[in-house]
Amino acid sequence: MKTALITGITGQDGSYLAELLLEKGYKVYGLRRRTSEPIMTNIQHIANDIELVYGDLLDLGSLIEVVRKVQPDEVYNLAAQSFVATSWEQPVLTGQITAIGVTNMLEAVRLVKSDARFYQASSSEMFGKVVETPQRETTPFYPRSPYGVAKVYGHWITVNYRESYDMYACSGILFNHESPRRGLEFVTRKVTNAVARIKLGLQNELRMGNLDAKRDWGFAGDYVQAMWLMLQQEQPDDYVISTGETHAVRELLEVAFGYVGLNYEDYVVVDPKFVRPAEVDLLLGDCSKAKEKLGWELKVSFEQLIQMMVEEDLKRIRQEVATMQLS
Ligand code: G4F
Repeated sequence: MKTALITGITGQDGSYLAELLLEKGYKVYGLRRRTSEPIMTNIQHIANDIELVYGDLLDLGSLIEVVRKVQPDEVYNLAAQSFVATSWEQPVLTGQITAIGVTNMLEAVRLVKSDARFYQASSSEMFGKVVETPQRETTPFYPRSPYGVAKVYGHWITVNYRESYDMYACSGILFNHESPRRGLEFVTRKVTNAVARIKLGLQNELRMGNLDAKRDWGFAGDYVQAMWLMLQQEQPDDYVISTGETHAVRELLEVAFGYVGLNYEDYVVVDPKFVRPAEVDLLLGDCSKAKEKLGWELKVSFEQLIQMMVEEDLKRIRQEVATMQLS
């Protein structure tokens, strides 16, 4: 039986990846920070099948102990301060977790179990003010946020450990990937949650930032398959994972509101509060290397993804309303 350690297991990607690895027969450990209010929503349904171990990406000693205890065959480093807008408010913390945290995790693996295979969650945010379209593995980085800058560091330190120590270390340059488990602060979930609330008469306005930004949005469940595939190859390498389609935030609004028979223009208000100091205007990935070398395939389209998210938000909010009415 293979053993995997996932950092960021309570997040969207961590939960889908844990499900996938359990299906494949892995023993799954999740790194967890000690907090007074643990957020377990995404992994509640598999809580009995996985084991949580305490540690912190900022504390190398704790990571060394975790790796010593778990003896992982594969380490998936998904933990980060991942909300781009927050990275301007907390640039130092973002750098500590999203950049230096990667070195801490790599060091723990190098010192204790250097034959473990390592996956780093790199990001299309690294392309930032893009220098070519579509973006591929060879496209130079031009990050536009403290988060993007931190991810560039995490990416290169992973490459550096691979080249310096001959470790099996890969970076997945994942474009935006979403699901019903996405945090409410990210634009897709903010929109689908608002659409459901508006449809059910609980809200009558949605305040948004830049509607012209374009993103390449895929389904997180498809993307964790790519993470796993990257660690099953003969040689470690870096891969872009994307859909090859780009859509403006405005189109996201059209699809989500349209799905419940509403016109977004009747509800959406642009609020400068949500406009970022520097924007990534256009992301569009070329994932032909992943398709060819990993045999990775996309299953869920943009429209299917948004519809799935609206459906799930409608279901959840209806249940919440019914529970409140009963109590
Ligand atoms: O959903 P977002 O907050 O995602 P963003 O900034 O693209 O980052 C996400 O994808 C990255 C991969 O490229 C990850 F690395 C990162 O961790 C994260 O998962 O915003 C998407 C776009 C932006 O252009 C933003 O300005 O939507 C625009 N937007 C417009 N109004 C808004 C809003 N974003 C948010 N969150 N809230 C708004 O009201």
